[in-house]
Amino acid sequence: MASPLCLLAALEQHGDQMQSLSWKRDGSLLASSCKVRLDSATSKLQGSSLQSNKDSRILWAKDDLLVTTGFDMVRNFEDLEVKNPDSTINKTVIDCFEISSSDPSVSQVSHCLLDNSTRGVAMVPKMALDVMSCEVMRVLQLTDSCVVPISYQVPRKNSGYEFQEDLYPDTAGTSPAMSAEEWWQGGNKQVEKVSLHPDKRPKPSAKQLPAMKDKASEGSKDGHPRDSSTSSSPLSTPSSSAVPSRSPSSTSGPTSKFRHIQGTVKHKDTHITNIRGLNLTTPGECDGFCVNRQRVAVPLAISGGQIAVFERSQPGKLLDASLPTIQNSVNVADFAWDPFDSQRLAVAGDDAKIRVWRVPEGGLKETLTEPELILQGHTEKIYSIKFHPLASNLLVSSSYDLSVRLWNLESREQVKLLTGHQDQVFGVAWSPDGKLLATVCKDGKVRIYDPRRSTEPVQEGPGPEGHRGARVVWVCDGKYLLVSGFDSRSERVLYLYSAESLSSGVVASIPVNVSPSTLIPFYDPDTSVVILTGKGDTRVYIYEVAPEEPYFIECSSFNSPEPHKGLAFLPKTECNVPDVEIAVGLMLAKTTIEPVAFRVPRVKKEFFQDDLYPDTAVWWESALTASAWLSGSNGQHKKISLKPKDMTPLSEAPKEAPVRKYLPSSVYLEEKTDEQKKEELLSAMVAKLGNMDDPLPQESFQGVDEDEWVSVRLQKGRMNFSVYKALHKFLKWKKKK
Ligand SMILES: *C1O[C@H](CO)[C@@H](O)[C@H](O)[C@H]1NC(C)=O
Ligand SMILES: *[C@@H]1O[C@H](CO)[C@@H](O)[C@H](O)[C@H]1NC(C)=O
Ligand SMILES: *[C@@H]1O[C@H](CO)[C@@H](O)[C@H](O)[C@H]1NC(C)=O
Ligand SMILES: *[C@@H]1O[C@H](CO)[C@@H](O)[C@H](O)[C@H]1NC(C)=O
Repeated sequence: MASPLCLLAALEQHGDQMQSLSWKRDGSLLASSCKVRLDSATSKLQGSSLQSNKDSRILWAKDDLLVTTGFDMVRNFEDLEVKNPDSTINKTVIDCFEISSSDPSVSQVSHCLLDNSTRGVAMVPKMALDVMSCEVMRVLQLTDSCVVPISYQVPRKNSGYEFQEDLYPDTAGTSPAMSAEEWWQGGNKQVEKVSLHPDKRPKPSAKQLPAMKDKASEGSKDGHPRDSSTSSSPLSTPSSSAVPSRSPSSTSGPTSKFRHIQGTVKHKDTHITNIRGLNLTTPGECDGFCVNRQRVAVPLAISGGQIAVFERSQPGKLLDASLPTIQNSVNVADFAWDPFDSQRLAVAGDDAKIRVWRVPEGGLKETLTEPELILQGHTEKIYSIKFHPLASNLLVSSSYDLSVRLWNLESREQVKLLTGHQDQVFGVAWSPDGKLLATVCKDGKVRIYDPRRSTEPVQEGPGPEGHRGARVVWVCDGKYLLVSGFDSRSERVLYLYSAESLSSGVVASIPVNVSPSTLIPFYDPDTSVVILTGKGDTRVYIYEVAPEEPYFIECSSFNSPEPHKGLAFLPKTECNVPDVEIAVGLMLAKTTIEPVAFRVPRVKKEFFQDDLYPDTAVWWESALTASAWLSGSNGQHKKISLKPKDMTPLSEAPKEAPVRKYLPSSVYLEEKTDEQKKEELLSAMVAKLGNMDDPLPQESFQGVDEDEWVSVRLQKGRMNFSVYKALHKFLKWKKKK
């Protein structure tokens, strides 16, 4: 029988608009935050007012602490002052803090940049967490168009095997402790706590399970452990995914030499600026721009499919005057530099023709209107074109007519016509030995062709389910195909397929994030590092790809200051080896082209890091001709060492030299280098340590272990003197050792 609603109490009027309410966990108190001051209703405790009358939130934390967020300042009852943990909605940052109650303090443990504006956030109940993957928290971010799960996992070596008791104290269950009436009568019962141990808790009913989990368990080989090493703090980089990780088969967590890889935009002097009229809406199959050692080609948004060509040797601000262009006469669908001829640009047009252009030595002086040659055969628009990696004058193209064709540029004719695609061809890639051609298609299939043997695929297997687009690249010496695509929920996912048995399906996969553009992969065979980003993204993802479990090892990512329109890579010889650059790309922004170097932090940089630089393939010289290849020959690139003459390999470094060590991570504060942060921290510490007789020498920081470094960083915001003193002692001790 329904009883009429009755008001139990009206709490004392707030002086101004109330902005948030929070129950204390034991149910005894209610805290509110108000436009002008902070109240606790029952005890009428009144905290100091927030510094501004903008929006605020209040929350009970631990047992007797209140955390508030607002603008300018955050305080709790202990009058703890902490910098504002920017809780502004509509920003693309999610910060995670740990609150300690013994010495009430708030320390930042992660800082996560998100792609889109936040409209709201909510916490997933503890019971729904994937405890075996050490997931300690999952936040759902509401954006304008979707809900993005953000999972926080604590990296543990034996993650996936053992329930980590220390991370999961018993937590409040879901059965009410008493009725409203009982509570009003003064009842003080507590909700019964439950264990989160998978064996000890009642199995949640199907509808309580997060939908995505079901999905993951049915996807049989969904192995994508989070790399514990990417984290520099107790909590790992939040991954924009709630799909639980599967554990690696080895008990020790995988680590990558590249986990702290740093992307850095090179000096302004190397930029090309004031580029105007770029066509930023190139088709999904096109990388947006293409580069070689000498020059860069970018499509312009001028009618007639015009392409601008910029010389890398002439960086700086472009003149406002109009520049000479390549007039392709029809819209550009895709384009590619001939890898063996830096003056030759192949352009696939909307009119089903491929035009091959020759840029004069030294660059375009006047507008080109006559191509060197035109290839005709496709009956519909072309999706993409790719030069053969070993044979000169050999080009492959895929088209809306569902055919894939091979062209001999020497004889100017079509030499093969490959069939078997049922829908749009998203991407094509030559195997590193140049024998095979892989394709990924909207019909949900991944295929491998041996074009000299058969016009039909020699292998076929299931590919990504999502229909938004995909790219394919051969990795691990041709052992696997890495496909970057979308799953059925439109999440960006990397898939690995065995090139020997496509039909057996996905070997491993790793979800990346939710974003509309296809991740375009660049793979460096020397390091097995794959660098991915999408057109219009700011974040550049980096993984090491291993030929066995865990297959994908996530490394730190790079964020460009503004969304970029493309990232294309240069030959390995463009890497500054003493700076330990393993890849150099050019990033296309709205009006600029800026080189970005990817560096591996190393301490003993005076040595040649031979473990990172195996001899590299001279892929910019052809190994055979198209006709030789077509008649059955195969070739191989010659290899060269990247070691500068005056450097000694690290492996031959004198024994007494300190062992190389990785510099601490800079995963979260992307904008500053580790050196800068160390510098800042050091000066802050020295200032704080003030008149102590022995200020910390800079060298003491060389070789500080990552964990120690982290503990320093966690305290940074708080300037906790006793911690610094302890650290100081430690460093002195370490120095003596
Ligand atoms: C917040 O989002 C709105 C709507 O998308 C946008 O107009 C505004 O510029 C954004 N504000 C900030 C500070 O990003
Ligand atoms: C992010 O924002 C872009 C541009 O506003 C939009 O197209 C895209 O769908 C959004 N993605 C998500 C995940 O909300
Ligand atoms: C940019 O290129 C695309 C693809 O070729 C074409 O459809 C579009 O019309 C071009 N945009 C402009 C403004 O020329
Ligand atoms: C500094 O932190 C340590 C460890 O958390 C704590 O024991 C100590 O009381 C703190 N000191 C101050 C001055 O906050």
